[in-house]
Parts: sequence; C-alpha cells; structure tokens
Amino acid sequence: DTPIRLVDYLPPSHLVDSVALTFRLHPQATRVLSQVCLRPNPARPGRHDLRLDGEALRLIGAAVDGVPIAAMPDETGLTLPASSLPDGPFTFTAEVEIAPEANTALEGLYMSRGMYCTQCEAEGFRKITFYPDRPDVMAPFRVRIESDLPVLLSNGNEVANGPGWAEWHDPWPKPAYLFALVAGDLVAHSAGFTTMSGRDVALNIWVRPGDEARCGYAMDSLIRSMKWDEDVYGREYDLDVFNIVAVDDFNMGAMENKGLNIFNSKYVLALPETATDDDFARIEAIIAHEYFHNWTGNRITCRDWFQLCLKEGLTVFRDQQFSSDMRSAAVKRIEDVLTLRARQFREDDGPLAHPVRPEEYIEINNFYTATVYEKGAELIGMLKRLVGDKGYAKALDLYFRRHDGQAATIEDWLAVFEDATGRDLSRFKLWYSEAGTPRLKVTDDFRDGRFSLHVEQVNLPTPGQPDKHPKVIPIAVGLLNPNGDEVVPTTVLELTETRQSFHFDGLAARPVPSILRGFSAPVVLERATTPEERAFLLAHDTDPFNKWEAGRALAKEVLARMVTDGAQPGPDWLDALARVALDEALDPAFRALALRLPGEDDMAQTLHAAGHVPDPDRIHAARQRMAAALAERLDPALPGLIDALAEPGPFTPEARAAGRRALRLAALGLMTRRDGGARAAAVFRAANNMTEEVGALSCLLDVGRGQEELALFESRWGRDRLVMDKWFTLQILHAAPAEAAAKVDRLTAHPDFDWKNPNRFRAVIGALSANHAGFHHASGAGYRVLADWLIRLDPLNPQTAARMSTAFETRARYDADRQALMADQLDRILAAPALSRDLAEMAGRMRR
Ligand code: HT7
Ligand code: ZN
Repeated sequence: DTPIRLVDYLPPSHLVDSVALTFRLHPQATRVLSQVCLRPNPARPGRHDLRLDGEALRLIGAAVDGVPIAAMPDETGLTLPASSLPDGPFTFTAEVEIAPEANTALEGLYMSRGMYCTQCEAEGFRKITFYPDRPDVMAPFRVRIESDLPVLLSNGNEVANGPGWAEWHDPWPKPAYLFALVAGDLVAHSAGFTTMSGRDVALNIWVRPGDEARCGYAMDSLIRSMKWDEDVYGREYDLDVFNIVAVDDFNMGAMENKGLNIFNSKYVLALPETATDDDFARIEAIIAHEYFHNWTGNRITCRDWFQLCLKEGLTVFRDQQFSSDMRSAAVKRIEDVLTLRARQFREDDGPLAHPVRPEEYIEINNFYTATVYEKGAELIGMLKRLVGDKGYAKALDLYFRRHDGQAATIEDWLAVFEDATGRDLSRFKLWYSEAGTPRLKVTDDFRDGRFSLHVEQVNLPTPGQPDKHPKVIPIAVGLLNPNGDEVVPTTVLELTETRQSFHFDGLAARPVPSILRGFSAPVVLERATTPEERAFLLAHDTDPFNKWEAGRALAKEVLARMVTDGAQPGPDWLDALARVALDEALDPAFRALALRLPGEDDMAQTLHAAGHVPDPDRIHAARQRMAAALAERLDPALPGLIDALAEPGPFTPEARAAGRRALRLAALGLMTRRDGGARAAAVFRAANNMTEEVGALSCLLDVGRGQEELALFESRWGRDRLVMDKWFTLQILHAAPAEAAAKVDRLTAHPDFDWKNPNRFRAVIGALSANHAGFHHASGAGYRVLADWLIRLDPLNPQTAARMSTAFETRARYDADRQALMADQLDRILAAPALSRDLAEMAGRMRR
C-alpha cells in the first residue's frame, strides 16, 4: 500500500452541487440509487477525468445525463474519462447493491441488532455508493429511505413521510463523511431548545424500547452544550431538529453527522444504578464534543484528512472548556493532563510518534490518535495563552466568519490568529509539523534581589524526523516567598529559543518557583529540586494544577526509589500526602486525585526516561507496598472519612457529589488493606449507585478478594450489556500478573463474550493491556493472547483491531526478553493471511 502524502494534495476535479439518494433497505441486498449533480471545478482548469470512490459495491447501472454508461469499477472505484463528460454541469446517476448485514467492519451502512446505521468518517461513504468521497467536496443532500421499520432518519430536516418511507433534506453543504442514515424500531426521549435568535429546535434521543428512561442525563448535557456554545462562542444551532441515536455496535465513542449524531450506547444511556460518575462525566463531554462539531467540523470542515486536528483538536479543546465550566476547572485540568501523559506522551515516545498534522498515512483510520486529538487541543490552549482571551475570542469570531461553509486548513486557522491579533505565528506552526514532546531543563539562581530562570528546550528525534527546531513554548510561572505567600502572580514567559533566561527583580528573599502552572504547554519539565521544595509547593502553591503536580512528582520519586532500591516510603512523603488527604478546606475531588498513586505504565515510562529498564513485576509490587504504607499512615482517619463522605440524599451525578464519592472510595481502597475487606463488602451491599458498587468491588478485587461479590454482580446485572462490560473489565484489570492471560482465556469462553461487539471486545482484550504487570508478564502469555485476538478480529473489524494493537507501542522500554517476545507477536500478526491495511500499517510501524 502506497502512502498518501499531504504534498500531493490537488483540489477536486469536479464539485458537487447537490446529491439525491434513495435507499431501499434490505439486510442482504439494499439498493442505493444516487443522483449527483456535478460540474468541473474552476480551481482545476482544463478537462479532467472524474474519479468516484467506491468499495464493495455491486453496480447495477450508471448514467451520465440520463444516458447509460458502460462503467467498469475497479477495487477502489470508478473513473469516468474526461472525454466522456460534458465540460459544463452534468448529472451522474447510479444504482448499487450493498449487504449491510454482512458488514462487520461497522463502516458504511451496517446493522446492529436489527437496526440499520451508518458510519462514514473517514472513508465509509464509498461503501454506500460511488462518490467523490473526500472532505473538500461539499454538497446539500436529499435522502429518501424506504423500509418497513418504524423510524427512518437521515441528516437535516424531515420533509415528507408516508407508510414505509421518509424523506430528509439537509440544506447545509457537507462532505460525504457527515452523511448518516438510521432505520429501526426505536423510541425517542424528546425535549426542545429555543436558540438565542428564538428558533425552536426539536431534540430527540432515539434508543431501543425500554432504554428511554436512561436518556435524561444525555439530554440535559445536550441542552447545556447548546446554551454554552451560544454563550461562550456565539454559535447557534441551524436546523429544526437535532437527533441522537444510540447504537450498541460502534467502533468509537460517537459521530457528529450533521443533525443526526450517532453514539455508542455506552455514551448515552445512564442511570445512577447503571453508570458510574466517570460514565456520567464522559457522557457529558462526548455529547458536548459531538454537538460542538456542528460548527467546528461541520459548518467548517477539513480540506483533507491531514487537517484532521483542525476539527478534532479544536473540538476537544472546546469540550474541555465546557466540562471545566460545568465542573471543577482544576480537577478537569488535572484529569486532562493525566490522560495526555498516559496516552499522548506514550505515543510521542515510541514508534507511532507523528505530528499533530501528519504528512503521510496509509490508512487514515489509524490517525484518530491522542496526538491529533489531545495534543491538538493543547496547541489551541497554547495559542489562547499566547494571544490572550480577547485575542482568542477575536480570532475565533474571524474564523467562523471567514471560513463558514468551507473546507479549511491549518494554514487558514493560523492566518486567522495572525490577522486577528497581528502576531507572527510562523514559528508556532512547528508544533503542528514536528512530533515529539519537548523537554524543558530549568535551572535557577538568585543574586541581589534578582531571581533568574535559565531554560533550555530539548527536542529529541522521532521516527522519520531526526532534526527538530526550537518551539514557541508558553511557560506560566509564579513565585512564592519562603513563608508560602505568592510574591509574583502567574506570568506567562515565552520561550522561543533553545536557551533563554528570564529574570524577576526586587525580591527580598530567594523565592520558590512554581513552573508550568496549569500545565501551560505539553512538555516534560526537568528540574533538579528537593523533596522539601515539592512538599512546600504541595502545601502552598496557589495554582491547583501545580499543587497537585508537586504531590505527584513526590510520589513518583518515592515510588521510583522503591522500585529501583527496594526502599520503603519515608514519613515525609506520607505526612505531606496525609495533610492534603485530610485537609477539609480542599475540594474532595482534588484530595481524591492527590491520593491516586501513579499508574504502573506511567512509572514504566518515567523509569525508562530516567535510563532504567522498567521491570513490570517490581513496579507492581512496589506500588502495592506504597498503597499499604499509605493505608497504614492514614489508618486511624479512614473510618471517619468514609462515614463523613457518605452522601445522605438521593444520588446526583453533579461534580460536587461525585468528588465526595471519589474521595470516599479512595479511603475505602486504603481501608480494604487494613480490615480485610469488611467495610468494602458492606459498601458494596449497601450501594444504591454503580459508582459505589463498582468502586467497592474494585477495592476487594485489588486485594485478591471479592469473588462472592462478583457472582452477586453477575446475577444482578447479567442482562445489562453495558453494566456487564464492567464485570468483564474489572476481572482482567485486577487479575494478579501471573493470572491475567489465563483470565482472558476464561472470560473469552464465557457465553456472554460476544467478540464481534467492540465494547465487549474492548472490555476484555483492552483491559488486558491496561493491566500493566499482567500484560507484560515475563511468560509472554499476555502478548500472545492479545495477538491471537487481534489476528482473529482483524478480518472482521480492522479498525478496532488496529487501534488495540497499540498495546505493543512501548516495546522499546523493556528488557531484551520482553522485547523479543513482543517482536515475535508482531511478526505473527504481520504474517497473518489477508491482513488488513489498518493492522498491517500499525504492526509494521511498531516492528521497525
Ligand atoms: N469524528 C469522529 C471520529 C471517527 C469515528 C467515530 C466513530 C466510528 C469511527 C470513526 N472514525 C472517526 C468522532 C469524533 O471525534 O467526534
Ligand atoms: Zn471529534
């Protein structure tokens, strides 16, 4: 497979003025009739062939301006020679047959438990009909659906219906990847929204009968998202109806199809008894994310798939802003940085590193990555920090004004910021083109009242990019005096060179610097400091992110020594953490985060970066010892904490109550190490919500108990697919390292292990790679069982198989034996017959 390159971009040969589609739905033989009005693109002078994408389509007939043509499709589409086409506007019509029931890849038109649905991003529309399936071809769509199923939906507004048919019209020009169709026996949870200009919009969440009572939180999140986008970005919704459909078989989280968002049911359906606080928070964020795409993605889309971060980075940034406005901004920022480091820093550190705007790909589905999404969002945050809130608001207004209805590029995006603020962003653009996480080495000195920070940035090579350039890095800094008062409030320093010094004058004493406040740039800060200074910042920093970061860094240093020297945690760390954990003036959610020990994968990454070869067993054992020591230190306070944090009234998913539950469960986890699980078993039995039910069960499993509770959980929830996903996951996640692979074997033999359902597959196989010591067990059993399942899934669902193969991306961190074992499994994958392009690209990059 030859790579597709950004430098080869050419505008489309033809533009589409309108599309009319008719679907005659049938599980094995759906007929799709298309009428596409095209004209030569003035941006491509001369006469050109018209290439229409099309895959796995049975062509029944085609015509140009009503005259049948003898079209001969190849494997990837159909070429209409320039000589056979009028040099003005013309109409291409086609009739094709497709088999949605046989579509296990869940891309194009497929079936999920009797319901028809589509997934067209990135290149699924070409599995529906012949069309120029590229995001820079935008057109209004008219869709007629014929089926006996009661609910027939497509994009835009419904314009007519009758028995067995419905017609939809979407007036907003859109690329084919935003096309959607749903047909099924569905019921709606409905509400309404009046936009800021007074237009009424009907809101519907369509689910299977019986699930309608589980849509309240998603609907509430949608309404709050619509209002927030009006208040904060001035963006109004633009159709008469906004439909959301929940689907059980879905490759990702959700999809922002114009006016008809399609969701993985996991991110819609929630009741306190079935969904955890994390589930509620994720539903809120994903509902918002997909809704926000209406402007950042749909009204303004991407010129080509290299520009994916244009819509995804910006929309992630917007959903993060929304969640931090709805919840605690400090806690949200800490959680986002934890995710960024766990997923994106890990990606940047290995063979899959790529720029936020990649320059080539083989399979675009492999580039829906943490780098494009999460690092892409960090770039927006940095831009905002550099130009200020007012500059950002001006730039965004200009972006919406200038590019509405267009397919835009990162150059367009940066030009808007330059034009709105007068800043030259040519150096900033390097963030989009160079992969890798910059290291910031910081030293300081203090003389005659002047405190100086000396900063050096190191940009290490990444695959295919040996030479890097210095980046523009906003470094937010505050200074505290020795008694803990802030003497210099947060100031944004701009690092533009490899080495630079920044000075603060007029200080009476040597201050303690708080550097990279709010995690102002996606970099690794390297600064030789003392545990005392970290403890000081943990106690006094006014920046909540850096306060947490100081505790985190302390814990990582202690844990690293426990791994490498077999040390025990000293009283200083234990006392510092205990002070935060028991400080009632602090937000319980923040205290819970402070109590969360560094993850094992995180420690492996940190130890590797420090020049060690991480040993997963030692990391696991040391982390267990660390938890035990913390439990011992906090022992007298734990019962009181658990009692005091019990929520008296009925369950509410709002952040304040969720924060209290998080702290209560953190205390319960520690107490389980002291009382043999008595209290956790009691909390499990008394729980009236899934957060506490799953939380208490996790505490028990973590100490090798909980078998009775697992059985109880299964008998209680055996018929609920989403809840049972948790039952599967928990057992793998908490399996002892030597037993994890065998546990996968046992659970994949369970009658409810439906491996063709991506949620269930991820619940089991994905959980294995999240059990660090289990996956990396020295026997190689973890690697083998993952490879077995990827090889099995790939022919059916290459997208999900490829995404889950990234468990192998950290190979280079480990010892030679483990590296060889992982290489063997990658070789087995690469040797699998009829390997998909998706998995071949991923395994190939990781094997290099
Ligand atoms: N824009 C969407 C990304 C996407 C996707 C979603 C579902 C299944 C397959 C998919 N491929 C790409 C989701 C989003 O970022 O909002
Ligand atoms: Zn998105």
